[in-house]
Amino acid sequence: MLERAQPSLREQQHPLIRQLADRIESVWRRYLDLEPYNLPAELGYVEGRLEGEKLIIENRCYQTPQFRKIHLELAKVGPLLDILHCVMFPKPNYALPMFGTDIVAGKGQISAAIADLSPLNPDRTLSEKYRTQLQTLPVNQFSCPRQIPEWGDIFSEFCLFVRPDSQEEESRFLDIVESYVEIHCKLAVACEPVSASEESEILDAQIYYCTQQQQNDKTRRVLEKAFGQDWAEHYMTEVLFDFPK
Ligand code: BLA
Repeated sequence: MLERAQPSLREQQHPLIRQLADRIESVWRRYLDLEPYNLPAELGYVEGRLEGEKLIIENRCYQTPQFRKIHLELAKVGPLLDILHCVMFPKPNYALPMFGTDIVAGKGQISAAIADLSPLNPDRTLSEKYRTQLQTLPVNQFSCPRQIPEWGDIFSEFCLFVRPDSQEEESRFLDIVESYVEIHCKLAVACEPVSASEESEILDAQIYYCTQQQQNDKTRRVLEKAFGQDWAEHYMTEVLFDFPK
């Protein structure tokens, strides 16, 4: 078990981001056997400049018996933009979906709040165990649903993508995402490894997932403007969405 981390960037971030970061980590601590995961050198904490504002990125990264990498990233661009990014990458020998969430807050207002458990099996559907539990959650009770971009064919029917327009909707989003993580952790720790042939299919699906996520030009633009094109490419392909080795 890891020690509770030091206070950090999250104290200065939009309350929804702070609360989601706290809740996700507390579910992880409750259910998972977290070990540290070392990111490529020098990328735990980084600072750049975007349009004169300082961009600060803070990463926390773990691994467990079922997950090769569990990544929680908080980013802040001056007083303008707060970002939470989180992905749980299963080891390819476990038939588990990919959990991912992203919150983008500009000038105190959330513009995008997205979360999904994305299937990685060949027919790209979640197993019955996941579906029965996810079906009970109120994912349709948001007044401003947003359109999934073209590269988002990786997401499941349970993908939640909204602009929350009230405190109530923000706290509904928080509860749903916490449930996604909790359902996922409980099913993951009970999961048995698969055969070698199934593993190779899962590996292909993970590579496809990462390839699609790397097409997100909105993420890339923020990183390019602060750190330059090469750095952004390296960060997107080696830190945010690296392929399993
Ligand atoms: C959107 N991501 C965005 C946006 C920005 C970022 C600025 C646009 C917000 C908006 O349209 O209102 C920026 N996100 C970042 C940055 C990082 C980040 C800089 O994570 C990291 C440093 N993105 C993910 C994951 C998912 C995801 C895990 O990282 C989903 C599981 C989704 N982000 C996602 C989607 C959009 C988005 C679908 C909307 C893209 C669009 O509308 O074109």
